[in-house]
Parts: sequence; structure tokens; C-alpha cells
Amino acid sequence: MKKVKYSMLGLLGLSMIFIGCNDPGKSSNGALASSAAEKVYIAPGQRDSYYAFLSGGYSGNLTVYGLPSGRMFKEIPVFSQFPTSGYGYSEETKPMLNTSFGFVPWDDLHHPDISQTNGELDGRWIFVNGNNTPRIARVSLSTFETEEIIEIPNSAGNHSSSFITENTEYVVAGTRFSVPVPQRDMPINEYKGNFKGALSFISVAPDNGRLNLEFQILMPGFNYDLSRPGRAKSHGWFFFSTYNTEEANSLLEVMASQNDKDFIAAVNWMKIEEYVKNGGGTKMPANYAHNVYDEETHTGTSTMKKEVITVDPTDVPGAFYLLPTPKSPHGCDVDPSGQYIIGSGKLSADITVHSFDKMMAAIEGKKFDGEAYGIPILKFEEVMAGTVKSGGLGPLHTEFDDKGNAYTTFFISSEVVKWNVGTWEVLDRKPTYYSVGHLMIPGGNSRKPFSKYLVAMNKITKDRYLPTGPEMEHSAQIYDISGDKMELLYDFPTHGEPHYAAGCPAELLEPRSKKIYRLDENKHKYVTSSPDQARVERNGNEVHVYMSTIRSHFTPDNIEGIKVGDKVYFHITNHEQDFDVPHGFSIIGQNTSEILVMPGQTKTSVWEPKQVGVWPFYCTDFCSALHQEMQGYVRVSPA
Ligand code: CUK
Ligand code: CUA
Repeated sequence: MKKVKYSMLGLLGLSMIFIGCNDPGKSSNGALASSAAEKVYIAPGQRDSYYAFLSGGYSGNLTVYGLPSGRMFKEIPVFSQFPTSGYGYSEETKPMLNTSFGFVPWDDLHHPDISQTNGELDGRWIFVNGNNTPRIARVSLSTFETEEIIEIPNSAGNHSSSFITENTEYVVAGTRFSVPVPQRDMPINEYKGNFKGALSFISVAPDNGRLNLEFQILMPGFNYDLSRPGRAKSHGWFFFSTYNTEEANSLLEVMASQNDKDFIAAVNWMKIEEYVKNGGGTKMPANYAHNVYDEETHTGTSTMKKEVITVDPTDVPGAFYLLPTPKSPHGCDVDPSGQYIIGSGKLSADITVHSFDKMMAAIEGKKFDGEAYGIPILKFEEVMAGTVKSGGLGPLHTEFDDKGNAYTTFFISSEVVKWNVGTWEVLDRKPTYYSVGHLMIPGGNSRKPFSKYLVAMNKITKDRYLPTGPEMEHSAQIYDISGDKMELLYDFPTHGEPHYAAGCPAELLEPRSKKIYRLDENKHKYVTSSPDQARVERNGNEVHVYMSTIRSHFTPDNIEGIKVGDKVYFHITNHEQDFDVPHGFSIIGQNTSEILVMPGQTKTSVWEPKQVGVWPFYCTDFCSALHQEMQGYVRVSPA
């Protein structure tokens, strides 16, 4: 492969010039005609027409917004401990953060993807990835709670994740870093040829969404950046962008002298699935946690898995090909028809589009340009469908509308460029403020986009809001894309770093998202089904308090017989059966967090009293006019 000199620093420097670039005729901040205000204004009592789920990046959480208002409705904790609800603190949710490395109460969440049926959003679940300690989570879109987390062995920097196949057969996770597989003590500079890049296929049970790591493909030691499923005509394939195909163990070298082209890896997962079903692949020891939150018992459990099936690409001929793609492609996107695979070389000005039909013909005609570790490299000219001469710099990510257009973000030139899929003609461009990463059109990553709004998620905020010390929240922007030209409507701050987002029409989630847990179906081990079952039980040093709550009382509310050195478990069952009436619980000196208990639910908080005395507890959520009366005492006697 040819080496070209590339000055990355020079390119990045350009961003400073482009930041703040003006659209002629608009004011310098991109603000618009007054009609923009009407388009995002949701009058009191009215509702938004779309849900948007933004990743929270290093917050570890997923945030829920309304479009077009940009109002934040909820923060769903996934890879974090979250005092607002007690997630990761309560006994029921602590197991969710278990890993083979122990309790890891943080991660870096990048890419949400909503479940699909026949390539269209079905709104059952949303899947997200944890980058740092590789994990995939499934969040319910009826409870808006994290229901399952599976750790991914043999992976590191779980970045080309968590994208799903057209019928949610699999949620797919690709490793960013290649690593020794299995992990072992070896010299880092022996990376080349020895490290492997694991691509993981995790099946999703159609009825309840339960995850199972079915197989891992051990690819050459590249970095696997992003991925997308084939859809419609390309259903059965999955595409992964790669960089560092040099297999350098220090990427400084890659920046200075980089391959002219890296690859998009095309993987025929249906072929591999069949191969594995017929007994193919190698069983390999691997330790990884599988954490499930059960809705009936309201309790999470963690199990350690011991084994994974790995697949060597050379063992499944016809299932793996490499499509040369210029300049370290970052984004890898597939259009709604499944015909075009878009690779955005982030150090490039142009966008490369591959054709699925051409790819199949090139495979048929064996139009190869060598191979890498036994995987055929297809000839660039044979698979390329076209190039978008964008005039921008640093293309990253692309989404689609329902009219045959694509929208690509440009990080360096800070803009969104709209172009036609098929003619590759640029139709419109609008600045972003500033340095945009991903963008999201509801359904824009499916067969059926809803082409009303586009949300751009920016990496730099600078002067957009009132300053808040040395750092500001990231910023998203809403564009109206219903007309020929995009129109910037609104800025809103996000929480954490919004890498990517998924959105859907509001009616897809209603009314199932208005959830009440039924008390008579509560199968929690420590449920208090009626107030007369409330009690205190001692078992050695362990004390179990079975407590019920209803406006505006805890039962029991005077607890005696507790001693210093005891471990007190407060199992609190919320007897409310009305929508939106949680009760909270907190006790003095608690070194975990308050917990919030939903109607019909049981949650457990642990308290280890250290001091003799009579100590109060109270409800933390203002629940009625008598909320302030919702309190009690625990008497703690000497050990
Ligand atoms: S990444 Cu952040 S801008 Cu993790 Cu999808 Cu490209
Ligand atoms: Cu219950 Cu306040």
C-alpha cells in the first residue's frame, strides 16, 4: 500500500478558521427568522412530536429529550451510579455494574440504537455501548430503565457498537483497540500480526430481549471504528470502518505516514451464523459478566460466563471482504435502500460511497487487489459508486431522509452538508456551532426515516451559552429539514458528551411508556405486600426491615432493637398504584445514596449504623401535602 505524507496538525488547524464561518444573509450566530421560534415552541400543556435519546458520553448515561423543543425529560443511568434514582447504589441495581474486573460504576457511552423490525423502528428497546470496559446494555423503552448489561471479552474500546441488524437479530459490537487474544503478557511492539480485533455478535431474544454472546470474529489487528448493518438488499451483511490498517502499536507513526486507504470490512453475518450453527468456530475460555434486571422481581443478578465461540475469518470463505476506503474512515453508514455504504475519511474533503451491487459483482468476478491475512481486498474502482465533492473538511457521520438525500457532518469545517444519494451532488450546507460530531434524524439509520428534524451534536460550545467556569456543557442544534434547504431552529445544551443519538416519533412509544408496576405482581424476595406484613427480622448481625410506603407514611416508622455494627437492609415497597408517585428513602449517615421507589416496586438500601442514638429517616421526593410528615426514627443501641 502507498504511503503518503499527511499533516494532521495542519488539517486540524484549519478548524480554527472555519469556526464561526457565516452563512451570508444570516446573523453571525446562525440565528434565523422569527419563524424558527414558532417551530420549536411547544405551548404549556402540549407535547413534543419526537423522542430523542442522546448518549451522555463520559457521564455513562442516556438522556431523553423532546423534539422540537429540546427539553430534557429524563436521564437514564446505564453505566453509572446515579443518586437521583439510587441506580447502582440500591442492592437491586448494584449487580448491573458488575464486570470481570469487579464493580465498575462508570463507562463511556457512545451509540444508542433503537430496536427494529423489518428495518423499521419498533420502539421496544434501545441498545447502548460502554466503550471503556467493553459492555452493551439494553434499556427498556417502556420502563426507561436499564434491563441488561453484557460484558464483551477480548475487546477494548468497544466503539463500533451497539448497532443492530434489521430484525434485531443481533446487537453488534466491534473493538476499537486490537489486543492480544487471549490477553497475556507480551511485548507491545510485537503487536503487528499478533493482536486481534474482535467483532462480537450478541443475539437478542425476540420476546424479552435477553442478550447472548453467540460468537466473536477474530479479525486482523486493525482499529474497528464504527459499523452499520446492511438493510433491505444488503440484509445479512455488516460493515465496519477501520483505521490503523498499518497495525502500528503507536499511532503517532500512523499520523505521520499513513496508508492512503484503510478499509471498510464487509462481513456476511448470516454465513457465519450458519457456520456456527453447524458446529463451526472454536470454544475459547473467556470471563465476562452478564447482568440482568428482572422486571417481576425488580432485582438485578450478575452471572459470570466462562466461554465464547470465536471464528477465524479464513475458516469461512466468502464471508469476509475488505473495501479500500480513503483516509481513515470514521463514519460507516448505510442508506435506507441498503445499496450504498458511505465511508467518511476523517482526514479527507470527499466522501466515498461504495455500492453493494458493485461489491457483489466484484466478489463474483474475483476483482481482488491482494488480501490481508487471507481476507480478499476488493479493487477500489470496482466497488466505488461515487464520490461526494463536498467542499468541506473532515467528514464524519451521515444520516438519511425519506427523499433520497444524505446529510453528512464535517468536523473540521463545522457544518452539515446535504447531498443527493445517487448523483452525489451537494444540495445545501449549513454551519454548526461548533465542530460537529454525529447527527441524528429520527429513523435516519433505518429503512424508514422521519424527515422533519435533524439534530447536530457538537464537540465545542464556546460562546453559545452563558459561561459556566472553565468548561461548558456540549451543545446540540436542531435543524428543520422538511424543505429544500436546512433551517437552523434551535440550540440546546446536552448532558455529558452526546456522541450519537436515536430518535423516534412520540406515538411509537406511547402509551407503553406510561408504566405502572402492579403491586399484586411484585415478586421481589423482600416485598411487603400489605402494611400489616411490615416487620423487622434479625438474622445474626443482619437486620431486614420490611417497610411499606403510601402517602404519607412509612410502616414501620419507629424501629428499635438495632445495634451499632448491624447491617440494616431497608426493603421498601411503594404501595402507590397511581402514575408518577414515587417515594424516596434516606437515613442519616447513609454512605450510599437515597433510593427512589416507583409505585408497585421494592428497593433495598443498606445502612450500617456507626453511632448510638435515635436517628431519623425521611422521604426524599415531595409526594403530597404531608410529604414533610413522611418520616421515622431508628433507635441504635450499643453493640
Ligand atoms: S464517535 Cu463521537 S463523533 Cu464515538 Cu460515534 Cu464519531
Ligand atoms: Cu413520600 Cu415524600
